Amino acid sequence: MTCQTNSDNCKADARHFLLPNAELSVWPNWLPAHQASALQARLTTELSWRQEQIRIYGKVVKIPRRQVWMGDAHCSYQYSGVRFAPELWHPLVQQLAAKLTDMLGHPFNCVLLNLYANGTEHMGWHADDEPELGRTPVIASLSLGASRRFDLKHRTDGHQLQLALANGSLLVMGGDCQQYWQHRLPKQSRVSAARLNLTFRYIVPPA
Ligand SMILES: O=C(O)CCC(=O)C(=O)O
Repeated sequence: MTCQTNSDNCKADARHFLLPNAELSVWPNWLPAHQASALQARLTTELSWRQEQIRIYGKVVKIPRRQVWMGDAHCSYQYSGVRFAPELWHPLVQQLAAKLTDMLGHPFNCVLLNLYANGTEHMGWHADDEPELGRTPVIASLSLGASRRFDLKHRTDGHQLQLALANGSLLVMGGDCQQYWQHRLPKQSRVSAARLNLTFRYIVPPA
């Protein structure tokens, strides 16, 4: 993904990865650290975080993080068998969605926010390949707070990639990434600080 504007965020250094079946870019300093930390503090206290339960092999378990699903009214979303209706936009999050839409020349109308209290909280291997996102979704993932490892693996050809997603970094996954690759946020028990992640997405509005 390349920048479509001349904004300060676009001028921040970007790394574009040459990978089979994926477009992947990282802006390590998309937000300055002080701005990212201030945003993390506000969203942590101002949103109604929920720890959802899912059923795995017939057992109901709490997912190891807190979440908020937010966006335009039509953006209901199914994740691990659970359907979420969107929360109303928080103005700061809506501003970020508009900024990303402008920067990437691609619309974003919903976002999954994940709050990991520390390194024991995590997310397992998956792809953001729900049908409502379309065949080639663009996922813009903003990280706030503790730096965490982020792993990607190709579904068939053995390629693997590890990234460090630090405070204020932006990762953009596009092209066929969600069809051919899976990603996860592994446990890192030594990380004691919290991390907040926002994955912006687009769901086509009903006709
Ligand atoms: O916290 C992260 O960076 C991963 C989030 C994620 O994979 C997702 O929301 O689908």
